[in-house]
Amino acid sequence: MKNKIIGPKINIPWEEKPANCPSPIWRYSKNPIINRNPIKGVARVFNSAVLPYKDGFIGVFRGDTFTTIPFLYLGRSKDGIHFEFEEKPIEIFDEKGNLMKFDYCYDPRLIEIEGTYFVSFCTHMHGPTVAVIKTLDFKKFTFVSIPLLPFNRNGVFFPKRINGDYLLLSRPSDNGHTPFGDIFLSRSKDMIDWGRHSHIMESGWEWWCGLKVGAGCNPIETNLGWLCFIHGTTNTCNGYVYSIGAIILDKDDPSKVLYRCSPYLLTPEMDYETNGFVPNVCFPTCALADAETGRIAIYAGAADTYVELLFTDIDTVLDYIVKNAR
Ligand code: BMA
Repeated sequence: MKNKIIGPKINIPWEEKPANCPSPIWRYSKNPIINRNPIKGVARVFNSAVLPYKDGFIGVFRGDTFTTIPFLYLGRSKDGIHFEFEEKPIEIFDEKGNLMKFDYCYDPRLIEIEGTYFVSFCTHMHGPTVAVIKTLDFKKFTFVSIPLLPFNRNGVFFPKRINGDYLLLSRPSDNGHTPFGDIFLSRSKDMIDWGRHSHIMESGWEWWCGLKVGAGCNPIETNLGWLCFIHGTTNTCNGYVYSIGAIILDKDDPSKVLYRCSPYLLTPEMDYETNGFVPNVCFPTCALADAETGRIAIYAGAADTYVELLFTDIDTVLDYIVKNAR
């Protein structure tokens, strides 16, 4: 391994790269890992996030119910591949212990920072925006804040504070199927008051991300900087197509983009990516990186219908990004 993941050794799912795979990311041979109707009353689970927890894995999942309204569900797994779900959506309490009501909750990201697990997701406050909840034990979830004004989506936390700040990437939007999207960075000392926003990159440096770019997975700290898997969207006569791309941000000042990978890393090609509730969507939302082996497992939503598992390793992906940077 010539490159380095800066982080702990963790247990992650893994499969070797198949021969003749043309891309720097490869698909798990038994994808999708979560199929239709996985929970009673939930038609589709996708765009979700997983972490190693105790002797297995835990995840917060987007479940689109039979009303089509999405809520968050908890899932547990021994291997990070086969999940068992709780049937009731996650309940969220305010600081006084009152149960809160959310119109909808979707696209959760999950991170552990200094022993607390934070979940960011999109919910309704006069339109879609990002909300944050926290838990210590995955039994009780407490509301933390609504960091950003509507309309906004895809709030993605860095896994540690930098210069004392919690950092959140986001993609300001409209209140519909937004035909634009850039990535911004916001800062907070306490997870409650957010500000000092920076615009870090715009869409359109290539056609595959001509319409929008948005943060995808939790950034991974590497010897070159913060490796971020993002989504990029292009418009076609048949609707939007979501591919997976990558950027590397400066280690100490992540508002600086050091490398933007010119080609996408993965685009919808398999049936479970090209057919479903929303065809042609690969939407990365979580990356698990093992510092010891350099292996990376990526969880992505596929066609707004399934969860797929993807793999890469630190040398393959960093070499590809640097070689193809623009
Ligand atoms: C985005 C988000 C995602 C969704 C994607 C494709 O804007 O709303 O939840 O997966 O569109 O439909």
